[in-house]
Amino acid sequence: MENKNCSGGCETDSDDTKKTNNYECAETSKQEETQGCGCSSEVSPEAVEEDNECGCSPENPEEMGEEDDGCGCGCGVTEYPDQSQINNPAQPKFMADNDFINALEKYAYSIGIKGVGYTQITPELLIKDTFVPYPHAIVLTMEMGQELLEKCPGEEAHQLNDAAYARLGKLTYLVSDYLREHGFATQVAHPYESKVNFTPLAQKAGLGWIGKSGLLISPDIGPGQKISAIIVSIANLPEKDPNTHSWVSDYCKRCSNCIKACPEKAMLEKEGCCGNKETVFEKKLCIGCSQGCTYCIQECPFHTKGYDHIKTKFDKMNDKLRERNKNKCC
Ligand code: B12
Ligand code: SF4
Ligand code: SF4
Repeated sequence: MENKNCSGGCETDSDDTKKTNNYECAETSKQEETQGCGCSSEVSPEAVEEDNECGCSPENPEEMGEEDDGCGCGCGVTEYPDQSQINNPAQPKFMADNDFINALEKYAYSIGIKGVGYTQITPELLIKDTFVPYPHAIVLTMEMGQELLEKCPGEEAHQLNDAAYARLGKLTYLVSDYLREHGFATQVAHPYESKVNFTPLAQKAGLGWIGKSGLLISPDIGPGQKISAIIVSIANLPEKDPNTHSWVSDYCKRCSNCIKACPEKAMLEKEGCCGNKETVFEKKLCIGCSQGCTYCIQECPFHTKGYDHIKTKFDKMNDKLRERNKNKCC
């Protein structure tokens, strides 16, 4: 697989830009033709198409739970070696009060965790036929890191990507030990593991929404994050409404930066039924793990501009459209 040729210096276009992309790779340049600088284009009211959801694009169930055929980074294992320093309590507690939850979150944030969410693990969220001792999950997220998100695919990016997995794994075990120390039983779902389907689990926990790229997009980290979970004995976890971020799907319908940015054409947009566009993901073509590719993240407006900026623009755009349509009718 060829590596992209990084040179550097491509800046995003507005003053209120949240981040600057200090890279310019061959594929990015291709986009410049259509999107000005090519770093990240935002959608305009003109680009808005009719939303025609018919819900008729089921995934191939045969492919669900398919064995990982080796993506080159070691992810996808069902069990990862246990790094716990503290044993599970013999008689675990099942209820946690608010003070404990606040202290737990404070501890998690202090060691480098970015997001903490809570949800229940339902059978469709289990990747393989694995046993989980409790249905309650604490979901943790951590930033992938700017250095990785500025790298072109290759050995260096691969190493940085692996290091991010290892780091979140370590942090997850620290949080798990904290829970055990306080009388709760835990089982870690390491970020490398294919035990629980982290992306939909994190969405269910209210930590963000799954974008067209297939990745979780969160308010404070965008799509550039790693996810892990702790299966825990706490039965009264403070779950949040997962729908707060569902508008992201509407935004994605009008943007395809991630698809255009993919150097391997692993993501393709095809005509689906009823005139809908359907995104197809060819896992085997993806070099995300084998070469630490992150182009689908680097080019996402939620990464380049930030969630709040996109939300404000999106709301304004919808207001404008509503106004236009109102005027058309009268
Ligand atoms: C295996 C795996 C891969 C493999 C898949 C190989 C294979 N032969 O199966 C490949 C190499 C494709 C891969 C690539 C990447 N991965 Co990956 N991957 C996983 C892993 C370990 C398991 C996913 C899985 O098998 N789910 C279960 C099966 C049943 O689900 P699935 O239907 O196959 O669906 C998954 C994907 O295929 C994808 N998907 C499914 N349908 C579609 C449709 C479209 C259009 C797209 C774009 C994606 C997509 O989304 C699902 C994610 O769970 C998870 C960790 C976990 N435990 O969840 C990380 C995980 C999903 N990967 C992650 C990341 C970050 C990446 C990469 C960016 C690489 C990188 N640099 O780290 C790319 C992104 C590719 C993309 N656009 O989705 C993160 C996602 C974080 C987030 N923000 O959401 C996870 C959660 C790892 C983690 N612990 O943080 N990954
Ligand atoms: S889908 Fe895979 S190959 Fe394509 S941009 Fe994303 S990580 Fe890279
Ligand atoms: S690049 Fe655009 S379409 Fe892809 S996930 Fe981000 S916002 Fe959605």
